[in-house]
Amino acid sequence: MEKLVIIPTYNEKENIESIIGAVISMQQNYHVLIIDDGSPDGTADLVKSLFYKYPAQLFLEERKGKLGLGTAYIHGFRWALEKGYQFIFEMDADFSHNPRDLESLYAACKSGAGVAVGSRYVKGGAVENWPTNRILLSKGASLYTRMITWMPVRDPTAGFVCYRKEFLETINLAKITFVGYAFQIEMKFAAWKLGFKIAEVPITFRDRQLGDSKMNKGIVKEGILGVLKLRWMSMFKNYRKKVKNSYENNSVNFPQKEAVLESK
Ligand SMILES: Nc1nc2c(ncn2[C@@H]2O[C@H](COP(=O)(O)OP(=O)(O)OP(=O)(O)O)[C@@H](O)[C@H]2O)c(=O)[nH]1
Ligand SMILES: [Mg+2]
Repeated sequence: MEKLVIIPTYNEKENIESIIGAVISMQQNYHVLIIDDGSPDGTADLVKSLFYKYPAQLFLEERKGKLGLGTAYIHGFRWALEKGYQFIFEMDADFSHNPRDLESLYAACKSGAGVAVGSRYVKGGAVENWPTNRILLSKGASLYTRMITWMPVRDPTAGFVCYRKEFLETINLAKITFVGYAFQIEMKFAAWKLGFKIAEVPITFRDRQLGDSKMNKGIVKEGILGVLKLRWMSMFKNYRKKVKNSYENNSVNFPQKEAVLESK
């Protein structure tokens, strides 16, 4: 039980089979956990049809509706801790993240980082064929986050990440409240505040070729307000105390706040 790649999915039927195949065929002992939010396009059924092919490596958790990326990952983290995985990865289903880069994230965590971030904005990192408005939004969000929080991470919204089990055990997952971009920022913020080493590994991020984007205005709004909230909490409230907790709270049975971002 060494390496688990968590892939959240919502309507990814065009990508799901090939992304699972790409990770497992590297033969580096990765297990894959799909967290599907009742995708109307039948993504979960496609995953189930692959169980016979990867009986020991592929797992699926199904939730009833679209509950957001952040809570999908938290569900996956609890699952991973329960099973005893050592290195837990976040990766998108749409091939924006190259599965080959999993190995550099793993190497960074193996050699001491609590969190390894696949970063577009460090030397050697890049973004390919993203429209200008998405690049501006992403770079703007990084700059904004760094200016407000002073967090020393160049790509704070990155969603290609490896966490050491010890970090996920140290934070109280029930207190991670954000769902979209802000979820990614908050996880790194928590790691920084709790004194875990954050390594940034250069990656090339590619725009999705197949399927539709789930990005929406609610996600951007949550990011803008969320960063201010994080800063506020760390200045005037004891953020570290709020977010730090014991392993028991992270068990799969612990009630989880399932925010529905779309309703905002
Ligand atoms: N389980 C679950 N997965 C989600 C949800 N929203 C997005 N995802 C998945 O999270 C990953 C990232 O979402 P994307 O739509 O690619 O978001 P993005 O990368 O910001 O936007 P684009 O690449 O432009 O489409 C993909 O694998 C999605 O299928 C959700 O509410 N629940
Ligand atoms: Mg994407």
